[in-house]
Parts: sequence; C-alpha cells; structure tokens
Amino acid sequence: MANTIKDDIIFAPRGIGEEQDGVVQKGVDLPAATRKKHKALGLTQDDLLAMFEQMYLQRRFEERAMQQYQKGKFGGFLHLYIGQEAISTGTVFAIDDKDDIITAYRDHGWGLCRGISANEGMAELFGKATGCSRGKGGSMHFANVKEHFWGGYGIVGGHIPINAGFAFANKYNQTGNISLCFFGDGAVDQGALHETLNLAQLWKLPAIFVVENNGYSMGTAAKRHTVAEIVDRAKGYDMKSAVINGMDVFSVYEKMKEIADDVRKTSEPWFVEIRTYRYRGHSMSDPQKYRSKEELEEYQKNDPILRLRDYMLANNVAKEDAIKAIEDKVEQEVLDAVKFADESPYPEEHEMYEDMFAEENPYFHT
Ligand SMILES: Cc1ncc(C[n+]2csc(CCOP(=O)(O)OP(=O)(O)O)c2C)c(N)n1
Ligand SMILES: [Mg+2]
Repeated sequence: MANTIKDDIIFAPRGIGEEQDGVVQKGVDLPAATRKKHKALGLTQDDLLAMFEQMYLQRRFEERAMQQYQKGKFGGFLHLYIGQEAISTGTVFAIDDKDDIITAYRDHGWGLCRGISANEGMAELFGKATGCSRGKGGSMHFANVKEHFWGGYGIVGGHIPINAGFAFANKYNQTGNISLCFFGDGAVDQGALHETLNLAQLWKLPAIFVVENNGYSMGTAAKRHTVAEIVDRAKGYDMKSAVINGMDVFSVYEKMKEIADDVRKTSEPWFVEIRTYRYRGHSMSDPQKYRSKEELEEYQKNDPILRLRDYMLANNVAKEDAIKAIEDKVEQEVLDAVKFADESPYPEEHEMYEDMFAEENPYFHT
C-alpha cells in the first residue's frame, strides 16, 4: 500500500524557549546577577581596577584585531570574544594561577587573561615568529603552557576529554590543582562531552566543565539546536551544577570561586552553564541574518565592561580620570602590539615541522 503523506509531520526544531511566529525571540535568558558589593565578595579597589583593565584589554585587542583583519594584514579564521569578557576575567580572578584552563577556538580573551601579552597575541594573529605559538597556531590556537593555559581548540567539543586528562593527572600527582574546560552551547550535544562527564563523575575528577552559552552555535540559536535546559545535562550524571549570569563579572567571580573551592575540597566535578552573548558574528564572514539588531542592543545594555565602569564610579572605587588613564594605557598597549606584529618576522622555513610532535616524549614516537 502506498504511503500517504500526512500534514502533521513536523521537523522544525522544538528546542527550549518560546517561539513567536516562528522567530526565536532571544538567544539566552540571563539569570539574576549577584546583589553583593565588591567588599562582600572579598574584592579590593585594586582588584576591581585590574579586572577592568583586563576586560578592557580583551575588548580593545579584538577591536584592533578586527581592523587589521579587514585591512588584510592576516587571514584565516577570527572568532571574537567581544561581549563574553566577564567570563574569562571573573574566572581567572576566582581560581589559582596553577589551575589548568583549556578552551575552544574563541580563545584570545583567555590567552590575555593567562599571561599572553598583547604583543605576543597580535603577532600570533599575524602569523609571526614572535607570537605566543610562534606564529603557527593563529587565532584558534593561542596557548601559554607555562601559565597553565592549554590553548584553543578548533574541533567543537574535541578538547573536553583532554580536561578530564588534566584532572586525572592533578588527582594522581596530588598537585592540589583543578582543571577547567570552556566550550560553547554548540558542544553540549557532542558525544565527547557525555563520555567525559560520565568518567569525570565515576572517578571523582577535580574538574569544572563550563558551557559559555552565548545563545548561538554559528547561525543557529541554542533554542533551535538543543532540547531541555543545558544545565540539566548534569542531572544525567548526578553531577553538581550551576547557572551564572555571564554579563556580570561579580557574579562569575562569586560563583566560580565557590565552585572551585568545592572542587578542591571534595575532588568532585561540576557542570556549569554561564549565560552570555557574543556581539560580533560567529567569525569574520558572518552576515548575522539570524538575529535582529534590537536583540543585540538589548544585551549590549548589559555590557560587562560598562557595568563595572559604572559600578566603580557609583561606589567611589575610582574617579573618571583614573578610569580614563587605564583606558588610554590599554589603547597604547594595543596600538604598540599592532606595530610589533607588523614589524615582526615570519617563521623561518625550517621551523615548519617543529613543534608538531612532543619530541622529548617517547610515547609519541612508538
Ligand atoms: C566537530 C565539529 N563540527 C563542526 C564544526 C564547525 N563549527 C565550528 S564552530 C561551530 C559552532 C560552535 O558553536 P558554539 O559551541 O556555541 O561556540 P561559539 O562559537 O558560540 O563560541 C561549528 C559547528 C567544528 N569545528 N567541529
Ligand atoms: Mg555558542
């Protein structure tokens, strides 16, 4: 008997959230920010100024990088972190310097937070030998292993199991350090995540797995690519979990500190969803037809850098001229970095195959 096609077969994605007239209204819903003031969080005036400088550096570094890309100074992929700076900054201030961090390809902010200078970062983008990965990693592969930043990874979800490896090593060697892995909402339905969460919980690994939910996986809204609340993935593994407002650096700092302390004390893993928003396209070649200008503007009203700036002024942490001095200093640092990158040499031809294998480690050669 011939099949008859029924009218009610629907393949339109039915993910989380409400859709009106087939249009997803918002990328992510932000949870409430902490109401605590900086002193109650244990943060000093100097901490706040340093946090501001770090976030402002990440922002201006990328804005200049975008300009240089458009001028044709370098090519390839360029994924900007603009809008998400409170996550890297709040986290790095909340954890210890020796804790391991690994992230995906949206990695410039993480690198700057973990000791890569503006010079080394910009030179890396330009593919120059003075870059943090000697000009051979480019935008997606910033790394600073000496400061426990294990880099940016291009395969969605591919770096998540590596974080379990760090945590295993930290536990086995009793270093007292924990490891943190950051990835996008697009990675939460990759098999690698689920295999890793299971093992991490089974072996009680001192690891934190963090989704930077910026509402989109390339041009697909989270509400159209994933079912149920992302944070609830933790329930299937009986894992501790939290949702954090990623547009507020105090909220990230407060919660990530609590979580890091718990992991260090109990050696039990956490799964954390930090909600945020990326202001720019997925990468440089993204016409952004999947979202409205109004949506972007709504999140920009919550801008993490302006929020901290306003807080400092309103709470007499710093006066306008002190903040302006930081902004001017950062501006110069980034301009100098562009000049440094431009004037630096490309790697030599003989360097092409260097750093491909762990040459001192026999396991890679057998
Ligand atoms: C395994 C794999 N599949 C597909 C891609 C192509 N790809 C690159 S980025 C991306 C979107 C990921 O989005 P998300 O995880 O939300 O991170 P975001 O870009 O928002 O930071 C995709 C599908 C890839 N790099 N790796
Ligand atoms: Mg995303």
